[in-house]
Order: sequence, then C-alpha cells, then structure tokens
Amino acid sequence: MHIAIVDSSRVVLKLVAGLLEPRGHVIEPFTDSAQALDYISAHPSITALITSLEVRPISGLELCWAARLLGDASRPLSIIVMSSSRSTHTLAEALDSGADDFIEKPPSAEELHARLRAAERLNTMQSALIRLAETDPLTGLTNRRAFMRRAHEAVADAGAGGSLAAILVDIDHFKRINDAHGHDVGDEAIKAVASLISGNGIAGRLGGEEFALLLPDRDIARALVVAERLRRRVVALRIPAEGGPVKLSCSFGVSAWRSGETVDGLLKRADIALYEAKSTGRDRVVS
Ligand code: GH3
Ligand code: MG
Ligand code: MG
Ligand code: MG
Repeated sequence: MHIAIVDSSRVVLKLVAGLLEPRGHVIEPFTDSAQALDYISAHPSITALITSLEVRPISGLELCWAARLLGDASRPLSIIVMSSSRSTHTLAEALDSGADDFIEKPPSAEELHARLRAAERLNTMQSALIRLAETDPLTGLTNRRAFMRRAHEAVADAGAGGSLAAILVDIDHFKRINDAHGHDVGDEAIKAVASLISGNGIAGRLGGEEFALLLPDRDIARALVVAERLRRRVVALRIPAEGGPVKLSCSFGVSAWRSGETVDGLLKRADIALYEAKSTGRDRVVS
C-alpha cells in the first residue's frame, strides 16, 4: 500500500516506516499535518493514512475528518489513528472523527501489520463497489452517474485554459431492430456501438441506446472528424442475427465547450444538434 504517516516526531515516523517498508509498503512521512492533507488530496494512490492525534497545524481529529471527506468521494482510504493514550474516550473520539481503526503508539509490528491487512480488505471491497456503481453492466462503459461526475471534472479542467468537445450518439430506429430481430440482437447492437465509442476520450452510456463522449483538448473541428469517423464505422457494423446480419446507423450531436459554460449547457447544445440530426434524416453528424 501507499501509506501517509503523520507524527510530530521523526523518530516515530522512522520507527513505523521501518516496520512497514520491509513488507513492501511505500511510506510518505509527514511531521506537518497540513502538508500531509495536501499530499493525500493530490495523490489518489495513497490508500491508507496513519496519524497521531497530537499533530500540527491541523489536529489529528481534524485531519481524520478532512481525509474522510476525500476518501468518501470515490477512492478507498483507510484511516488509522495512533495514540499513546489508551483511554476509551480518545478511541471513541477518533472513530467518531472518521477514523476506521486505532492503534497504540508505539505500535507493535504484529498488530500494525494485522490492522493494515484488515484495511486492505476493506479498500479492496470499496474499490470493487465503486467499480460496480460506476459501470454499465451491458457495455462495460461508464454509466450516466459516473459519466456526469467525470464531465464536471472535464469542464473544470477545460476551465483552467483548455478546450473540450461533447458528442451525443443515439442509435437510429433502434426500436425497429428490437421489434424485427429481438431484444438480444438489440443488446448486441448496443454493445457493438459502445465498443466503437470506448477508447475515444470519456465515454458513457447515458441510457438505452444513447451514448455520450467527451473529448478533452478537442475543438469543434476535431470533434466533427471523430464523430464522422464513428458514423462510418457504425454503418459498417454487421450484427449477427438469425435472418442474416443486421445493419444500423447512429445520429450524432456535437458541441464545443464555451468559456464559463456548465456541463448541462454543453450537453444541452449537443442534444439540440442530435435532435436536428434525427429530424433531418438520421445517420448524420450535426453541430
Ligand atoms: P430514433 O431514431 O428516433 O432514436 O428512434 P429509436 O427507435 O431508436 O428511439 P426510441 O427512443 O423510440 O426507442 C429506443 C428503444 O430502445 C426503446 C427501448 O425499448 C429500447 N431499449 C432501451 N434499453 C435497451 C436495452 O438495454 N436493450 C435493448 N435491446 N433495447 C433497449
Ligand atoms: Mg428516442
Ligand atoms: Mg434511437
Ligand atoms: Mg434514444
């Protein structure tokens, strides 16, 4: 595990690192709790925090809270408080402040390793749950909720001085495919389109036969090229079915992010373009 350790004493930091490093853990030691928090916040690879309560400038309990909020967002982070006080009150206070576990200072090697094994089990389970919660089971694409979260991040990144384009994709007359060839063939069509879309920027399945693609660092011209290439590839698809291979097409709505615009604004304009693509004959790209 990549572990941040916070204690005001370099001797304690050395001691704990000395116990953990031989077991393959990578240690980031901090005597300054604010620096530790900054580091953890900027490095999602940190999956455990071991902190003493008597640290500065942020107290150990406050650090637990702040780290807990980071961890709850979308990353596993186990928090272990280390204290020389064995009082029940201290233990309860630490757990109530967001810590997962408590260990006496200085820790014994055996106990520390056992607590980290327990932390690793929880982290593994949380990672699996996050993956499940963010993934569309049919296509393996990011689902709507996770896509929207990533979209907000992409807009924030673009706000820092970049470009960003959005493409909405909707399979044409999909109901007819389901009606004529059955739901299973429909599912295969959805999977085939999903697999064409994935690998181009941030791809998500928004619903039934509707997909979205965000292209960081792409302006409208580049996005139109990507959409047109996808359109051709969709037309070239052949979905195996009992009565022979099934062809399909998609309509595409493209928009480019405008400075100050929200995710909703960007996707709304792509949706208007998609609607126009539908109403003017389908199997086309409109911006
Ligand atoms: P348009 O060209 O205007 O987009 O027409 P359409 O038939 O594609 O659009 P419509 O929204 O009317 O129909 C979408 C259909 O997609 C309706 C729904 O039964 C079907 N559908 C939604 N989710 C799934 C799925 O997971 N699998 C399959 N096979 N069908 C689905
Ligand atoms: Mg529709
Ligand atoms: Mg459709
Ligand atoms: Mg649709």
